[in-house]
Amino acid sequence: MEKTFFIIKPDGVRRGLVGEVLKRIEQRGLQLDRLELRTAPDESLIDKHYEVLVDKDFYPNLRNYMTSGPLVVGVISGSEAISCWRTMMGATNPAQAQPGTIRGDFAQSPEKGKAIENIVHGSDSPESAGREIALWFS
Ligand code: RTP
Repeated sequence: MEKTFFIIKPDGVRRGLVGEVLKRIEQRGLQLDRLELRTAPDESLIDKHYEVLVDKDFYPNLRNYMTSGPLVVGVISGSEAISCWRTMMGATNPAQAQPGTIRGDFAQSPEKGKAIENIVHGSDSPESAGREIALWFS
């Protein structure tokens, strides 16, 4: 069994997609190990979460987006849970996300200069999953 960390980002909560996302996780047979609704996170937590992106041009927009409202954080486990969940999320840019994925079914690409709001996050490796679970559930 592999564990991964996920976020339903502020746009997902704001748009009433929490139930839809959790339904897909359960339907797929992944196990929900932890689940919490959190108030809008501090900038410092988002800086640590996205530490590899803080120097990117788009980072200020990303930080504003991720601190813009409540979010849901959780841990899921299952066989190849990391790649399974990332496949369910779809491509980072919603315009390239396949229909049937969460981003492909519910997100739109932003106007130029705006943050890519794409509803969900998932760890991209076992190392990231371990780091992110420790960061958000310490
Ligand atoms: P995530 O970390 O949220 O699961 O998304 P990801 O792996 O698909 O994408 P990543 O490259 O790690 O980027 C993290 C989040 O930053 C925003 N982003 N904006 N060019 C841009 O404006 C841009 N690129 C990335 C997205 O919200 C992305 O999910």
